[in-house]
Amino acid sequence: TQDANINTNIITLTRFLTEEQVKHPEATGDFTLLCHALQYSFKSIAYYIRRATLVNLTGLAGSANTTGDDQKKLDVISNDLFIAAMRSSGKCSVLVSEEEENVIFFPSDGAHYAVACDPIDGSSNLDAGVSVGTIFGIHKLAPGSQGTKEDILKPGTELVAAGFTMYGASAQLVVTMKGGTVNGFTLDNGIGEFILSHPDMKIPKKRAIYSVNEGNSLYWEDGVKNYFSSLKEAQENGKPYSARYIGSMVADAYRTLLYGGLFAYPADKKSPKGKLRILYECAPMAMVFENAGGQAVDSKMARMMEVVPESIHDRAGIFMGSYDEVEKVKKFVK
Ligand code: P6P
Repeated sequence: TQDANINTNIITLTRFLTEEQVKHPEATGDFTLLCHALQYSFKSIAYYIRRATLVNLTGLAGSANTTGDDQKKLDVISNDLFIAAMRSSGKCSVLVSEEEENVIFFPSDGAHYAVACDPIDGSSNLDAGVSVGTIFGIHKLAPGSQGTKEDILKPGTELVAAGFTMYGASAQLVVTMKGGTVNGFTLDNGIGEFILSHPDMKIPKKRAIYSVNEGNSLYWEDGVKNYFSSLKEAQENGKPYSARYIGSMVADAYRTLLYGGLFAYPADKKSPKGKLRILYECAPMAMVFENAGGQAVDSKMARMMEVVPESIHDRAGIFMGSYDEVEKVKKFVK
């Protein structure tokens, strides 16, 4: 007899995507094929990251990307791999990457999607073996569009799907579709399949954990200073909040999603527009957190999903996490 404790209902990402497609009779299969190209990218990047130290893929690649960050070899390899996967899928018409100064257009008819991605977010932590990740957002082209920059310069509310893959002990993919649930998949390295391990993820409504780079507190606005100071006082239970900060957005986001709490990268006097990018960090994460029952707002407490990027590498301040924890921020930051 089947042991009730053993879950034999193994759902691979491939099966999940097919079941999603079947739910929409009007679906052409294009989105599914685009997602297969995405999962191929994640599996390949996971492979390179697992072997990075062994084959000396860590360390600087001797080049810098558009925003001046020193590029590491894995940044370059992952970016090239991601671009190749999107191009060869034939379903991506417009691509924005953190590593590319300009929009990449693939002149392929029948391609109805625009993709924004950060191939290796948090790469400055790579040499230290800290989890890094790929963050992505998918927009649908306007009807009849052959693919323009305007097709990607849209607020998170228009995202068709978004998510991230964290490359840690195993690769964890977290993905959500417009108005849908949040589902977590774990890469089985042995067979190269993402397996549904965290169906319908919901972030705890509150949790006394805050995640921010306190090293920037000198530059914070007063409201932000007062908010974080309030967390260090004894709360109703007599204890202050715990601080957890990894410095890799996908790792801090994944922990916050699972445990609850508040992640923030506030805009400040040093970075008046904030540090994190709207298209491929803030908006995709905001969609995941909202669909998991949490919230995400910018430094003016506006809903992050409604922030319209002015340029493809535009930045924003962000506070995201448990619903009640973001409500607390609003009491201090106007
Ligand atoms: P800081 C990594 O460089 C990154 O883009 C995010 O992954 C991370 O949340 C943030 O910047 C860390 O920035 O200034 O705290 O090192």
